[in-house]
Formats: sequence, structure tokens, C-alpha cells
Amino acid sequence: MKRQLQQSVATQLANKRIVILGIGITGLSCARFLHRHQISFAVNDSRAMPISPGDFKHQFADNTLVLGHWDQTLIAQAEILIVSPGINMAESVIHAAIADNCDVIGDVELFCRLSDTPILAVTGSNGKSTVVSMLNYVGNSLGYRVQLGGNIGLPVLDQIEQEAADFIVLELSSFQLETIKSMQALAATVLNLSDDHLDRHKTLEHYGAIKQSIYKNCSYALYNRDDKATRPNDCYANSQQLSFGSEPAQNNNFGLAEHQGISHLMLGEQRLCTLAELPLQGIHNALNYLAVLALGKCAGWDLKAMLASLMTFKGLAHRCEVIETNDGIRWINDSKATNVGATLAAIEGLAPTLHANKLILIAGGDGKGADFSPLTQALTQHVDYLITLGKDGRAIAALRLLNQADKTSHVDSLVAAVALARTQAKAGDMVLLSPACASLDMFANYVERGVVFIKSVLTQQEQR
Ligand code: UMA
Ligand code: ADP
Repeated sequence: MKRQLQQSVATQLANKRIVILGIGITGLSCARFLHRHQISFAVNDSRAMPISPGDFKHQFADNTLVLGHWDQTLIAQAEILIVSPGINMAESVIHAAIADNCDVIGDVELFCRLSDTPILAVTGSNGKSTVVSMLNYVGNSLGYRVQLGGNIGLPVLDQIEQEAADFIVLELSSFQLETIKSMQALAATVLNLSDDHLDRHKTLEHYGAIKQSIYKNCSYALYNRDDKATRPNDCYANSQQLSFGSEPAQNNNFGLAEHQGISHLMLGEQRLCTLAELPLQGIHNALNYLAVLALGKCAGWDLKAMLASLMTFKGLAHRCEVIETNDGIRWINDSKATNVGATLAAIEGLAPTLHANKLILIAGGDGKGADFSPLTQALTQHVDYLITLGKDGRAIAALRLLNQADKTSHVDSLVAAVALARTQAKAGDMVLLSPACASLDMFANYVERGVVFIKSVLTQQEQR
């Protein structure tokens, strides 16, 4: 395999003028990969100091590094431009500089050109990391050699030379899909679609079309029956289609159904297990389980063994994560809810567990151009007290101001939000951080936001 890889690299990349745009996680992995194969390249990053020039030289010897601006001449000379996902190619300076015959790709596209490991590809507005982590966990526990890569933070080119894998599970963002051309996934899915990244993609239609491109040339296309926008468009109708959804399913499709008043995961008419047996709760997680089972089935994995393995998978941090406290309040950290769809899923998934207790929601941050109005009904119906913060917090607060203004407050920091929530909550109540927004206006990322939340909760508890 290694020899084959070296030959492919040499054929496709040697003696080409290669420019990497961006030197974050992705750009660095591309640079490491090319350097390992003695292929020269240049790097251009528009920020002033994403890497120290000394460190770069130490790692990558004589390869060129240009920082602080987009170097239009360098970009214009590129025969292959490897673009990091966070860089918007529509940006006029970059767009105008790219030569007509330049091959514009991302790291995942390069991976697809060089590897023949069967791919299980997952995209969607929400649930990607949960689904790919479960798939990776299940596949490995069934004895397959499964690798995990992509948007989850594991760049694919770091894995290509590791021991041969039976499958690679890829989490793909819309940003990554924009530069993928030749992927032929064994199975691909769009889990769901709701407003996200509209600051870059402009319309939901455009964002949805990019997500749909995951189905191009896949063998099995898995879609969500609850969400029309995930159903493969006519231009992707060549693959075999299967589906999952929250209603009963037929034939080889996955669904949910009640039996003697108890909800079950189903494959067609076959009852697989009850929802209550599964560790992750909420309808959104039931759908995630179905997606995992369906993708695993496409890979030929045994259904019974997959179910047994799923029973022992613990949820990921910062996704509806319960914070252990002794004040009787249910503090929930859902910092990864960076869009409206995720917050809706959290409120609707957790509300049935409240009984007569109150729900206090902390939300707000950078809304990335989203329309918050789909939250209105959930806010009115289920949220007893709303605390907002951040750049777009007031836009969320505005959804309630007509009739619930006295139960809505805007604060300056997450620490203040926790303090206010504590004055509103009694034992049995729930305080949910589920921002419906990105964190970048106030924090380095959603992880830092989640950590600050957990620390504030624990500190204010110690102080009582
Ligand atoms: N840069 C510029 N100019 C710009 C923007 C960025 O020069 O206008 C440079 C930055 O200075 C930096 C580099 O580009 O040096 C960063 O590149 P990047 O933004 O593509 O980020 P990476 O560090 O390469 O991480 C990317 C993904 N980030 C984004 O898509 C924004 C990571 O997803 C992913 O884990 C990683 O590749 C490995 O595949 C993060 C993410 O936020 C978690 N994804 C979004 C999401 O999940 O909603 C899509
Ligand atoms: P992604 O990688 O797509 O951001 P994650 O698994 O990290 O997805 O979850 C992000 C947020 O979305 C969390 O708040 C989580 O509770 C919520 N979530 C998880 N699965 C779903 C789903 N199927 N539908 C809606 N929201 C979901």
C-alpha cells in the first residue's frame, strides 16, 4: 500500500507548483504530508502570525511561507491550490488570482485521489461528530480496522500512511465538501439541514446543495425521511437509496415505532431495541443511532453486534452533557449547539424530562447570519426563563419580548449568566447552556465556552 501511495503521490504531485492556503490544522497536515514525500510547496496565510517562521523553517526546510496577506502572484502561479476549509474562496482577492487551469482542491479531495479505503461519509447541520464517533466506536469494537477523520479535528492526510484500514469514517463540513470532486463513498449521508454558516453560503438552498454533493458517486445514499432537504436530488439518483426517520419504516429502511406503548428502534417491521435501553436520550439521538446502524449495514456490519456495542457508547463532551453537582439542579452543557437546529433538538429532547420543573435556557453568541425565528415556539412553550448573551443574544431575546419580557434577561458574560440562572433555579429545575450560536465573539471555540460554563457552575456551587 505504501509503495502504491508513493507512486500515486509522485504521479499526481511531483513537479507541480503547489500552494497551500491556510496553515491551521488542515494546512499543517498537508505540509507534513508533502514534506514526507519530498514534494515542494508554498504556504500562504492571510493572518500575520499563524505559525512562527522559525518553526516553519525548522519543520519544512526550504519550502516558502508567505504570511499577512493573500499573495496574488503566488496564488496565480499555482497549478494545484490546496485550500483550508475555513477559507472562503469566493473572497474576491483569491478568486481573481486563481489561474484558469489551476486544480483547486482540499485535503479530503487529495486523500480521495490517493486512497482506496472504503469511505463512510457523514455530513449534516447537526449530529455529525456524534454519528461518526459512534460509527468509529462500533466498527472498531466489531473487529474492523476503522479510522476516523475530517471535520472532527483529525485531518485525513495524517492517517493515510498509518496501518491499512478496512474503512475510513469521514465527518465532512460544507466547507470541506466545496473542494471535494472525486469522492466515491461506499455510503454517504446528509443527516439533516438547518440554517448554519449562512454568512459564507448566503442561502439555505446553496448550503443544502453543497451538502447534497456528498452523494455524488456514492454506492449507498442514506437520507433522513423527516427532512426533505436530505433526500438525494435527481442528479444523485444513481446510488442505492435507504432512509431513516422518526416514523415507522418499511423494508430495509430504519425508523421508530411504538410497541405496547414503548418506543423502539426499527428496521422495517423488525424491533431492534427500546429507546430507553440506549445511553443517549432525545429523539435527535434516536435518529443518530438509526443513521449509525444504517451506515454500518451498508458496510456489511452485523446488526446485533452493532446494537450491543452502541449500548456502551458514552456521549461526547459539550453535547447535552450533564454536569455533576450536589445542588439538585440539572445543569446541562450543550455548548456545541452552534446553530438553531441543535438548540431546538436540545429543548425538544429535554422538555419531556422536566415534568413540573422549570427550564432556564442560556443562549446567544455569533449567529452566523441565521434566522432565529424557528426557535420562537420552543422558547415560548418550554423555556421558563431565558438568559441571553453575546453578539446576537438580543435577537434571540427579541423573540420573547412581547409576552415574556419579565422572564428574559441579557447579560455581559457567561459567568453572569450562570449566576443569574442560579438565582432563578430551584432543586429539580434544569439550566441548559445551548447557545444556537457560534462562540467566536466571546471565546476561542465551543470547547472553551463549555469549559467556562462548567467551571462557573462548579465555582458558584463551592461559594454557596
Ligand atoms: N485563514 C486565513 N485567512 C482566512 C481564514 C483563515 O489565512 O480568511 C487561515 C488562518 O490564519 C489559519 C488557517 O487558515 O492559519 C485555518 O484554517 P481553517 O479555518 O480551515 O481551520 P483548520 O485549523 O484547518 O481546521 C479545519 C476546520 N475548520 C474550519 O472549517 C473553520 C476544522 O473544523 C476541522 O476540524 C479541521 O480543519 C480538520 O479537518 C472546525 C470547525 O469549526 C472544528 N468546523 C466548522 C463546523 O464544524 O461548524 C465547519
Ligand atoms: P456536529 O458535528 O454536526 O456539530 P455534534 O454531534 O457535535 O454535531 O452535535 C452538535 C449539536 O447538535 C449538539 O448540541 C447536539 O446535542 C446536537 N445534535 C446532535 N445530533 C443531532 C441531531 N440529529 N439533530 C439535531 N441536533 C443534534
